Amino acid sequence: MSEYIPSPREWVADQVELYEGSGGTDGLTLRDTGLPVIIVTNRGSKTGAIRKTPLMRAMDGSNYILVASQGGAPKNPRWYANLKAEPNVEIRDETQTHSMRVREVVDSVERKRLWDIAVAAYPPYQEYQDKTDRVIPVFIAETI
Ligand code: F42
Repeated sequence: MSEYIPSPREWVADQVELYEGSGGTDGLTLRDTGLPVIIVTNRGSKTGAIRKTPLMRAMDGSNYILVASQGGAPKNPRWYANLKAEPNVEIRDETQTHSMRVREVVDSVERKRLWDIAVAAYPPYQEYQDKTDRVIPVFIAETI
């Protein structure tokens, strides 16, 4: 069993603790937006440690769309490299957990379709894309 390393960002680590500690009944939304959040559990690509990353919930059927926006920061979040290296993840959506495999969506037509769903679920993603030069990566998580 690998070590779990909490996020160094306190508000993120606190949300994970509340969400997971309550079995998915508390801490389910992003701050005061009221919009739903999922928790992605994955492995660090260098440390092999367990990482837990809250992301907005955007769904395509029963698949989850993961958007590596990091608030429109110039660089991809670290979890981007982690998911590229180890695509098998667990996704907690409230009280349910799912073993899933992620892939980065590189086909432009597929990416556009999923991007539009993600922006409908969480409109600030578009503002984040508009303020950064990088193309924000989009993953799709599919049931194994
Ligand atoms: N971030 C998003 O990008 N998209 C979202 O939709 C989103 C929603 C969201 C909702 C609620 C919430 O609480 C947070 C939310 N966030 C969202 C923020 C998200 O959870 C992450 O905190 C953010 O994207 C930054 O991700 P990060 O992986 O860069 O996290 C940093 C702060 C971090 O935790 N770094 C660690 C560290 O110690 O610096 C982890 C480092 C790491 O993963 N190391 C790897 C390892 O091997 O362990 C190596 C990585 C490598 O480079 O190979």
